[in-house]
Amino acid sequence: MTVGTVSLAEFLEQARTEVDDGLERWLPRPPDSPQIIAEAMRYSVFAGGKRLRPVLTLAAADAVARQAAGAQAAVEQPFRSGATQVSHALPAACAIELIHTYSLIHDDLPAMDNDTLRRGRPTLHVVYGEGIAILAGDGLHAAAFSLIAREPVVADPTIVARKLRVIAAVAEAAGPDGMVGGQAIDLQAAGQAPGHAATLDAEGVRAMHSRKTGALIRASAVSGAIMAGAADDLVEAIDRYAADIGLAFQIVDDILDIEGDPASLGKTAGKDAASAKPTYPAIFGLARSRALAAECLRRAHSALEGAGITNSLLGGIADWVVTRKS
Ligand code: GRG
Repeated sequence: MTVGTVSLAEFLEQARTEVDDGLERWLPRPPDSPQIIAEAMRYSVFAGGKRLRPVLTLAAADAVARQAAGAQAAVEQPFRSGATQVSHALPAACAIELIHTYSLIHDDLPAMDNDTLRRGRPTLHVVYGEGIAILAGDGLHAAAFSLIAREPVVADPTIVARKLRVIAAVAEAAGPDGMVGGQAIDLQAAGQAPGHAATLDAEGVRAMHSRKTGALIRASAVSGAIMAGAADDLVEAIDRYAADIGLAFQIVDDILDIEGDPASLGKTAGKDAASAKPTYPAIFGLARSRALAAECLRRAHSALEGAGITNSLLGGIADWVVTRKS
């Protein structure tokens, strides 16, 4: 697909470059932070993630900018100077990638999922030890909020108010109501919370994933929309779109854990089944899981259409999440 003069592939490439440059620029470094913690954070941040969440943030900002410009593809090249709505969303995009990376570092720890392979490389605690891995996660978490509060450096009260809204949305998504809460339920379901085991039915699995992975994916898109100045009804439509993307992402992740090639997955495959985790394929079977992901995709597209977002990169990103080809 092409939006204005930009194809989805070009957008993904440009967005990832912008995000990597932003992360490079804004990650804590010596002498402000000790060498070891700066190095450990970078090891995981630059380990080759897909950058799905920051890409969503930037694509949502771009969609809002295009709509505000009267759907005339006035923002032909989202990352050229002048597309301020998109550049204002970049710090939030990078901050969310820092939070995502922290969650993966902590998830891989022996006390949680106990994994030794992530993004095709040894996990952080394998290389630096558990203590430094915990601290690197903590450091990324704090650095993320410091980044949104600080950047973009503008005195305009409208932008400052948007930053505050984004901080609230991201904190809610990352915290006990969102990702941390979902991970806690996951630990209970996996029998890793002594005396507090829980058995999840289909609705319980959906609710766990909506917190654990869905909330941050929603916050990613919502943050881009807010930073680009979207009206509340547009933010809500983008939120509905992202909720379905998040669910589809999780269902596909569960399917890939069974069918995926370990080399391209970059993580240990077959772990869900080995640890008897409640997953979509375990509950619904593979065929129904694929159908459920397709339903999510349809709903995501119709949320966009309902909001009049007909020519945006968000539609292509939805398809990408389900097909996971790049
Ligand atoms: C430790 C508080 C805390 C939370 C951890 C997100 C999470 C909660 C755990 C990750 C477990 C997991 C593998 C979930 C499946 C979906 C998922 C988040 C996959 C990894 O995200 P990708 O595919 O990873 O976007 P990359 O490496 O591309 O960034």
